[in-house]
Amino acid sequence: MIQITDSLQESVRNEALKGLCVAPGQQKTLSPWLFYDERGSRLFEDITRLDEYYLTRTEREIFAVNAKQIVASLGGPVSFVELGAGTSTKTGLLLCAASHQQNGVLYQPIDVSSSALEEASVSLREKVPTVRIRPLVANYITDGYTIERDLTQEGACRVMALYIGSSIGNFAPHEAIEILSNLRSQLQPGDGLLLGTDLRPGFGKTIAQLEAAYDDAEGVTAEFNRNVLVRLNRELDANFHLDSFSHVARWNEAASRIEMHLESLCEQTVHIAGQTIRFAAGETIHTENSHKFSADSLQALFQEAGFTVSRTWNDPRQWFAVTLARV
Ligand code: AVI
Repeated sequence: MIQITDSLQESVRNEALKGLCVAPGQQKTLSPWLFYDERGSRLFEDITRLDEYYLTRTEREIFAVNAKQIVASLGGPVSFVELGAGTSTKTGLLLCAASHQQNGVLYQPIDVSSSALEEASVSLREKVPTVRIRPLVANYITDGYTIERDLTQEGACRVMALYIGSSIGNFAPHEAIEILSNLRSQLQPGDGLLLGTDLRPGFGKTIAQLEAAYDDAEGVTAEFNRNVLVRLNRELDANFHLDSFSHVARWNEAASRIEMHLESLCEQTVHIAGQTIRFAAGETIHTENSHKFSADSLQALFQEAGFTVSRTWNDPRQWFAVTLARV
């Protein structure tokens, strides 16, 4: 049974008005969690299968090769909680490995999209029959959440918190520290955090490849980006004209991130939740940052959030990192 938290609708309204009702000349923004309504979650799943978007298959390959070792690395039975779980496709590899090493597995996926959680529950029960799933529909940034512990295992059962898929990259450094610190406050000695992060250009990964990963030839990412406007039109009775906004993805070296924007193609006015928003031609709504990390920046992030790096697994090209940090 899926638990629904607090008013998602109210959060969408607050977030949209906060980001769009700004002084002339100031950067308009929309928070990336707004992408993930039912259609947005589906489009993101489509992105993960694109040739250009190497992140998902690279992380999956790391899990496929190392799942047994990752799951065993806390030294005993584990339960899992996952922030921003989506449809949990990669997590199945870890749950499956754990189910072979212990008696049943508790898995608590947390996500804003109830449809993604439902899909995940159905497919995971098929793949890992002994899994006990406790889905929680929540925005793990704005809503509180409580980590469930598995009291059914013989001996101490550690929590392995999963924050994978490079989701941490979608937050500003200070927000990333806060998310990890909040998570850490619920973990106990012996528990761990498994963090999946995309790495900076280098080791054969070029800026052009990075930009293509966020601006694919088929236009799926463009559709995903514009979907935030579709959502605001539907949920807040806004009147964004979709053809009047184009998708932009660009590398920002100073901030070590890919930025996504929606660029207004003309001077225009949009009505949303009783407010009027004016756009100049060429003005953008900044919709997403996707930070890319180095070993040093990762180390600093963990340290500031109160974790100690225990072990890192990479793909052979060293484009992506899966890091286990201990409390
Ligand atoms: C969910 N997140 C890690 C994705 C990323 O790569 O930043 C979202 C995304 N945006 C465009 N393509 C994928």
